[in-house]
Amino acid sequence: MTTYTATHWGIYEVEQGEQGPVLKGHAKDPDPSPIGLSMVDACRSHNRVLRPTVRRSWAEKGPCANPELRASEPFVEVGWDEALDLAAKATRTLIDQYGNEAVFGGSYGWSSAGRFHHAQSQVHRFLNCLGGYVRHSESYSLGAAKVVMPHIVGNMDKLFANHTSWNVLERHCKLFVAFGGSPSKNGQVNPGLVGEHMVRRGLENMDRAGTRFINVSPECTNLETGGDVEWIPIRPNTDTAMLLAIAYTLYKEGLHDARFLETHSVGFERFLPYLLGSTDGTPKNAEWAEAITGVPAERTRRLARELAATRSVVTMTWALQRAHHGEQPPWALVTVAAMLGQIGLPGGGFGFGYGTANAVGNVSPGVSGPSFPQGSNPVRSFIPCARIADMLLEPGKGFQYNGLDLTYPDIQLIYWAGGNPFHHHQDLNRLVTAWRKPQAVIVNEQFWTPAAKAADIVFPVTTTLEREDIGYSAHERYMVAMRKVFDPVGESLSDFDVYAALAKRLGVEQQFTDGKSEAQWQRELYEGFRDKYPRLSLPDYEGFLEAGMLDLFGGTEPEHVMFADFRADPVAHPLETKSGRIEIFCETIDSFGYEDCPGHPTWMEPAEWLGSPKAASFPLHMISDQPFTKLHSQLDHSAYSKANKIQEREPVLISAEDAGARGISDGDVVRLFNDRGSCLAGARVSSKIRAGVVKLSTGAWFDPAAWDVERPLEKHGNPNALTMDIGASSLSQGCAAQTCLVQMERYLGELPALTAHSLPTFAAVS
Ligand SMILES: Nc1nc2c(c(=O)[nH]1)N[C@H]1C(S)=C(S)[C@@H](COP(=O)(O)OP(=O)(O)OC[C@H]3O[C@@H](n4cnc5c(=O)[nH]c(N)nc54)[C@H](O)[C@@H]3O)O[C@H]1N2
Ligand SMILES: Nc1nc2c(c(=O)[nH]1)N[C@H]1C(S)=C(S)[C@@H](COP(=O)(O)OP(=O)(O)OC[C@H]3O[C@@H](n4cnc5c(=O)[nH]c(N)nc54)[C@H](O)[C@@H]3O)O[C@H]1N2
Ligand SMILES: [Mo]
Repeated sequence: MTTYTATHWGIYEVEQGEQGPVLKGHAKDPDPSPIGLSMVDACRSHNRVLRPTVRRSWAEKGPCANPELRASEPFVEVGWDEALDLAAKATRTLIDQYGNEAVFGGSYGWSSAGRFHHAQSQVHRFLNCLGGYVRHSESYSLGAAKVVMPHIVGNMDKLFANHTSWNVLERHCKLFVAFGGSPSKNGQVNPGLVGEHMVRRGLENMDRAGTRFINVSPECTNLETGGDVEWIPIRPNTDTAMLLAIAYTLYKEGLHDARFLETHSVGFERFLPYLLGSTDGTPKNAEWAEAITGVPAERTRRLARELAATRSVVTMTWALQRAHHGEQPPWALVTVAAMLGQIGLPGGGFGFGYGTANAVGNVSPGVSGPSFPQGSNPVRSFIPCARIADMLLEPGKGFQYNGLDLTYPDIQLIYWAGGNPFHHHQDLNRLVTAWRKPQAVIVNEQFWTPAAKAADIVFPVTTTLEREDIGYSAHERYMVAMRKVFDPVGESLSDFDVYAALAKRLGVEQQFTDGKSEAQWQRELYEGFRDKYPRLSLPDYEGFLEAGMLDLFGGTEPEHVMFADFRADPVAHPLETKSGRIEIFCETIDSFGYEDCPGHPTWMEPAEWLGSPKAASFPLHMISDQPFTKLHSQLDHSAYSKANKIQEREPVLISAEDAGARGISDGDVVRLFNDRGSCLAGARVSSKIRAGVVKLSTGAWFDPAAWDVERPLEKHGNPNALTMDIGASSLSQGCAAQTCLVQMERYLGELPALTAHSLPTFAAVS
């Protein structure tokens, strides 16, 4: 009998070898991800949190002592009872004194695969049993798009699940124009699990079938088809200008589908005056765009003609909306696709996220999987997730969001489980200051991550490999019985056990556990799912455990065309927008009156870009994309991730031209800096990146030279030491990580020792 485990980067078969357990990609996966292969070692590495740990001031003086010393004093390892008592006391005291509006439980992050042990569901249920918490909306992934897309084309989660499948693209798409590529390195993952890795295979099959590929991107490592790809190097954050120029050309040359616009969209006539320049005196033609994008006008014009001449898909990665004015690129994309009139045709229309995750282009079984019930949250306050530092620093301040006037709550207790804010947030030096404002920070972690090092109490929790669970993703065909691979490391417990113990101390144990053990919960979750979908003819729980992996499509090969129904009959199958159609001009957004997000796609200069005055001091635009050797910061300490580093630092991609001008050679340690911070990285000189752009992927654990000085040197290559902490706009307040200028120099000082993966300092209580 084969046993399995499921991770965000794939399903793995588990073999018990002579040297211990070994993971390998499961038999039906054509392109398993190497990320998981070093997981067994990584999960047993030296930097696990082994015992409950408390910051020294708490151990010596009691809960809530000296928040200003957070992350800059030693820890004390204590027994479970002592740590749980301290955490329960802090929680009770702070809720009694300040109410549940003072508890931040948003706890953003990817945590691990598995429906029962899903870390956020667990912490949310626990906090709901205590009267609720301040939550967050959207994600770092899709801050701008999750807010703008429902207004203009429909719910982003549904869009995500409904993309035209790779097998249809292969047969019908003649031209695939990708803004930001379609990176198979990102297709390695999916929230929940990956069944069969499709992105590389999908692109290669299209290439073999004769699809032509064009990549509009500041770098070209992100579209690997096995064949020819034309690369149009564009300045970062300027794609909206290029798309507007494509729209302009289509209109001026009569290449747009006026009929489709009339039947399937609203507001084109209100967008047109802006496009043609009658409202602002600037026609958005290809010459205008060239001065912004750096793409020759002639190439942009020809691209418009090429798109109109054949069955084409114009697609975009999500990175483009993780930027200042991030609402505009996807809005401009949908507008161009509506003008081309191919939406709903097989192999035509738009894509938003091919390559972003395995889900996009993979047919979804259309069932909602088992989930651990979170209960209900009576607290109304929330923040768009990337506004965490603003909230902590400016309680009581008003801000705008999607037509609402909101106020930041005054947070006194943070409980974080399953995310790494000192990975995911922008301008981490600012977050360090913000993090010292609340009175208590409790973290459940597996490893000594920077977020654990910046906590008051760290509860050690198990990894996927140490527990049983149900593996499922809304976008995948397989459901997996995840089996325990080895015993819990150190004194770690599951998140569930930690909350059950805390709940007992706080008088809500029965509400939290519902009187059930982990095993009982898992059986119930599975049985509930099986009973909800009799059409799937699923086995009983024992049968599921025995099978190990279930195929929800029963071996058939599904295919899908996005918006085919809407195209065929927009009245019978309207979109979920207010008008039921594509909103090129959106009355709702217009009615909010936001200067930084008007009623139709608009080019607005980002706060930092290669055309801004700031580029005189900081002449390089830094892209911080997703790492190919890990998932965000997860497994940064694995052998596979470390093998990709240069002198232990994260690699930064730089053009030969920019490296040469700075005396930088491949393999040198470099310092990147701007007025927000500085970090070290290892130079990788490449012909695959446009001059003026550098790429430092995320994921290197934040490793400041000191936590208690202002804006210290970050030693490891975490781009968020440099990024800007602003919202995309008043509409979404989304993460704007890709808007960032830097300078770079060869690092000539003595190389500081890396401490990212080291243990914190431990002390005995005096
Ligand atoms: N500059 C820049 N910054 C970015 C981005 C970017 O493009 N550029 N991208 C953003 C995006 S899209 C995202 S999604 C975020 C990702 O940010 P996160 O999702 O916060 O990053 P992860 O590294 O996945 O953090 C997950 C953490 O949960 C812990 N964990 C895993 N399983 C469990 C569990 O079962 N229980 C508990 N208690 N803990 C667990 C892991 O050890 C890890 O520390 O980063 C964002 N940040
Ligand atoms: N291996 C791996 N895969 C992952 C993740 C991971 O951490 N590791 N994270 C997952 C998560 S949470 C998410 S949200 C997705 C994110 O998926 P995306 O947001 O699509 O991913 P990125 O890698 O940030 O960026 C994709 C490409 O956009 C390009 N790009 C950046 N800025 C611009 C621009 O201004 N214009 C143009 N034209 N191109 C630009 C970059 O060169 C990059 O190759 O990835 C998922 N997949
Ligand atoms: Mo993400």
